[in-house]
Amino acid sequence: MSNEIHVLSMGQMMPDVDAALAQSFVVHRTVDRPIDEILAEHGPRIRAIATRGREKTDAAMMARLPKLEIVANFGVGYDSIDVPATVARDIIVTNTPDVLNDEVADFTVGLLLSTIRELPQADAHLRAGNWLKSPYRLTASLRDRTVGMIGMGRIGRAIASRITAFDVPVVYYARRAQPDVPWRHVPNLLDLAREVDTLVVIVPGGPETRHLINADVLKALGPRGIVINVARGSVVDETALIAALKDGTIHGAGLDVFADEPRVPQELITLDNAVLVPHVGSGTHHTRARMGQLVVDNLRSWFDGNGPVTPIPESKWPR
Ligand code: 8YV
Repeated sequence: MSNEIHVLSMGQMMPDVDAALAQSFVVHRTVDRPIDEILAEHGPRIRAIATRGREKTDAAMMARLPKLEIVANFGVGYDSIDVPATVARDIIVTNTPDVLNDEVADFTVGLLLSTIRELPQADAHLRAGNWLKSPYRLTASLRDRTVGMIGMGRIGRAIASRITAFDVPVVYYARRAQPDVPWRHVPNLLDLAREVDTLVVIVPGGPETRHLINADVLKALGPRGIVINVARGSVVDETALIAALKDGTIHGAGLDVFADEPRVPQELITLDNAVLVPHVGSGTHHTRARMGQLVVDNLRSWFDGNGPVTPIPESKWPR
């Protein structure tokens, strides 16, 4: 393989990924140098992007890369990439599906139980010395709940299987019914919200799902309602969620994702009925290593002439 293939690396990649990319490519990292400078000097030579997925890969930026062939995203969600712009130019986009399904599903169950049983709040109670004064308050329970999955893709299925193993009924909302899953499809989101008391949000981000969970859905969910969001911050109307948590429209929320990461509204931070974690769903050594390897494998395979390993459906491969 030529060592003269120029790659733009966007965002803080893991050191192992950086090292592996540097073995095969000439890598220009936005953590070393402002992106504008890189594009001005190397834009015409850059043939690939490896992105952490936190900064936007938009049409204007890609227009400065006339030789761009492939964008390899670290993460399964690729809402930071302007996909129509890549399709228009036959640029392949790859993501990291499947290698994180079980990790994110395990994590989601943990976040669900932490939220319902208030584990961080109970931990804080003990550490503050308050146990000496009073036992921790009784909490809500998973025992009397019905979970409504918002989304039934690969990660959604892994989450639903785990919740089913807890003997908790699961139904789901998705645009289309999935014929091969054992859970009941509810085609209308408001109907689902009325039927259940717990929502687990695991749909792709982007314009189609923006603010899917809005004030009406939260109202329909009701005062026992718990919202768990492990998808994208954009899927939930954060302002409506804060209002609903404040005024008791719903009971609580567990959030791994936020509208404007890494900034989290102070109003949310001060709420005692929300469990907040900094987008760590897939964040283990085990799983991030697999995701990183898939980024490297996609780029190597492409430039070896063997096509992408995990192209997104929109990229239509083989052509
Ligand atoms: C990653 C994720 O933390 O895969 C995704 O879509 O949200 C997470 O697994 C994220 O992509 C890393 O930037």
